[in-house]
Amino acid sequence: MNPFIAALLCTSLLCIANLLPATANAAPPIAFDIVAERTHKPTLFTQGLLVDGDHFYESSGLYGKSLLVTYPIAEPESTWAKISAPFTRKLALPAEFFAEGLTLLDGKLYLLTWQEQTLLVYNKNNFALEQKLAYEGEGWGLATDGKWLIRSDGSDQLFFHQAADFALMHQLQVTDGKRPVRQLNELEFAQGFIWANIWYEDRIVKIDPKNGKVLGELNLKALKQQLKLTSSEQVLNGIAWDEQRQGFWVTGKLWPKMFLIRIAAD
Ligand SMILES: [Ca+2]
Repeated sequence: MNPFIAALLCTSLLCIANLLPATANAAPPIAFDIVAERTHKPTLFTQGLLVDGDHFYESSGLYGKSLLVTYPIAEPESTWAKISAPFTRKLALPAEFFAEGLTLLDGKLYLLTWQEQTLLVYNKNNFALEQKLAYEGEGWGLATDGKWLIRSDGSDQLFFHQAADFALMHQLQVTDGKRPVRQLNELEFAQGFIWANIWYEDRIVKIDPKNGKVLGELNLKALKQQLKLTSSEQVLNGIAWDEQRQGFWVTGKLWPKMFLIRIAAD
């Protein structure tokens, strides 16, 4: 490359780089406290996590290993009993399905699959398969605001489906300042907002469901660091609102622990 053009390009790039901080990470950090922790079975490749009453419901991914499980939030006292505590209910998925996001609406568990374009609908109480519904695109995270089933696909888009047939009704781009926020993964709807794990990052963003704007973010880097994880697959993923405890349970794929975090009062 002509050195003069190269110098010009560098100057332009520096200009762009100098402009970036003004729009990058526009969302302010959200202060929180860790108020409890508990064990998380480190065999679970967490894709979806939710709380219903006194139980967790969790989906675990990978082909040939995908599971839907439920287990009590309260743990036994002894360490051995905690680690070996059985699931209240466990369903192994057929090997062709890679389980992804999970949500609960009107007594039905809705489970996305990664690339199989199939939504699996289960009875919450006995895990009986009630419906299989088709959709287009990938399935990553799933949440509900009580009306819509809200899906992520790893892009910067959120897709709003109606529950009866999973028909796509509208979609929303998620932006932080002017920048699209991509790699949206596990989702939760709580306190009027959509909360999303960003894949391969240690943060959860708070999204305004009306316009897709990121209003703030939870930085969970310190929390992950204390686990001394050894595999790059052990990413933060799993966020569940616990109404009774007024906080979010968070965990990650193959993590040995779950944490209850509570957003600090203003
Ligand atoms: Ca969730």
